[in-house]
Amino acid sequence: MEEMKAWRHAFKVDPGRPFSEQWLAEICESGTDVVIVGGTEGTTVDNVTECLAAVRRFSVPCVLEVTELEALTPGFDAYLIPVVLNAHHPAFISGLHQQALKAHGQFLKTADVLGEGYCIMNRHSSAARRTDADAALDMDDIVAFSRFSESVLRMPIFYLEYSGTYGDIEVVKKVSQTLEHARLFYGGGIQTAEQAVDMAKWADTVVVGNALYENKEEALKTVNAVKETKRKTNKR
Ligand code: 1GP
Repeated sequence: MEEMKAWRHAFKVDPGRPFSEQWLAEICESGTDVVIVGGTEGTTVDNVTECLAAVRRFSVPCVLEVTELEALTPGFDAYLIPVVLNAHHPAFISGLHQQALKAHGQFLKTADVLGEGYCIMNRHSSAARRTDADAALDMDDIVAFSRFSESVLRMPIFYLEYSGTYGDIEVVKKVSQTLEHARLFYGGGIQTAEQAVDMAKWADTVVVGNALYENKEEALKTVNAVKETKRKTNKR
């Protein structure tokens, strides 16, 4: 999945939330590099399949972030597998992944699979509650997680997940300067093009989710804003 290295901007569509065809068309035709289908609550095989079929009417790549074993559906361009590094609930570190391989090993063998070292930063998010994440992390904790993800687990992606809240630019900058090979994904609280640009200076890929539902016009503006922003680190 070499294409992943060229993703600067991603929209994350929650299969658990209703959508209209017109809304989805604007997202798919926005120029974003990829549509990620993924959500924490209410993800089912039916709504994942519905999302996939709807996005497939457009040429934009579509990947599934696997958060529910039952919703693992063939047909996506790639599968993002989050390993929640700061989860206290062990199933989100390795349990569900082992069960996924047990149940769908043959299919995943031939699919494009990308591991995400996931660090959940917003303790009030549903992802934090579900995984029982320890989000009380200082800068050194976060940097150590990024190094563990990249150097020990060899994850191709390190994901700073601020879901629902805008993150700390100093953290994003420091992690960006720490990672040597892994791509840095930033997601959380982006509502405006300006916020997206600030994160795009340090993150390789900027993910916009909630704004699509709350302020779609502003969300759409983040696409060009991110793609026109040069990263300040270029070693990856
Ligand atoms: C969520 O990182 C994404 O998984 C995006 O976050 O929904 O807050 O934009 P928001």
